[in-house]
Amino acid sequence: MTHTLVLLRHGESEWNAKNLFTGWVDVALTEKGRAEAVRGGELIREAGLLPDVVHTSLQRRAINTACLALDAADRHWIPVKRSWRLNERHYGALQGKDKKQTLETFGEEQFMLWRRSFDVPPPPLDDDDEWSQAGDPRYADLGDELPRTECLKDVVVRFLPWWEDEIVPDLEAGHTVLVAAHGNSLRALVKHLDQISDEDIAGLNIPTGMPLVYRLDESMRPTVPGGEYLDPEAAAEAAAAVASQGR
Ligand code: DG2
Repeated sequence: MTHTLVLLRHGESEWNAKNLFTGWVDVALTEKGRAEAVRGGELIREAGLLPDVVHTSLQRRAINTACLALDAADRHWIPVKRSWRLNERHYGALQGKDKKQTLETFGEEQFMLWRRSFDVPPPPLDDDDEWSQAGDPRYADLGDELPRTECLKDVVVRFLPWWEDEIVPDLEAGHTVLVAAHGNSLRALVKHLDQISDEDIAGLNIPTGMPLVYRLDESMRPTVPGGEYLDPEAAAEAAAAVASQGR
């Protein structure tokens, strides 16, 4: 028996559209992003996938994408589990910065180290910065664990307990699980699922609003490496656009 896991990066956000590093800043979806979320839900419905439970971050672009997609799939009523562990990677002092300007100021190598290396975080964000999450009540329980910056390695470390303790038990119970999250929190999960090396994960980009389906065996290993996008051509084109952001 295989388990079914559907991954969905939120639709285009206002800061994706403006080409700004977003991270933990809680920006809204654009009109296009809302349409992407609805289309994602339609694809899920047309594929006959019926999510039984949805896991999302604490950020409105993922929360609202999950609502719109599930509404389109007629599964708006299923239980929802939210955690900061599914949040986007905290982008540190890059939050609020323009990707193109950052590339021009710091050069290709540094830009790519910050954006796609496994273990080089951007400089930390000051607590008094306008884009800081220090003092945000939704993260009050984190105390000293509240990140001021993160690399992908940090995201893997904080995501995996949620995977093991919350998502895997739902899958083992026979539920089809939808995870509505973010470019880098989903890259962290895909790295784990497909056992992608620290070097090769730099080349993986996840497009907005495109459902990616994993069938997992009893050991929670993918039966098809890399999973399957429900609209593979559109996903490949959109992933290439993510890869070239800033250029
Ligand atoms: C984007 C990812 O996160 O950006 O934080 O800017 O998925 O929440 O829109 P998302 C951000 P890149 O790592 O692709 O530059």
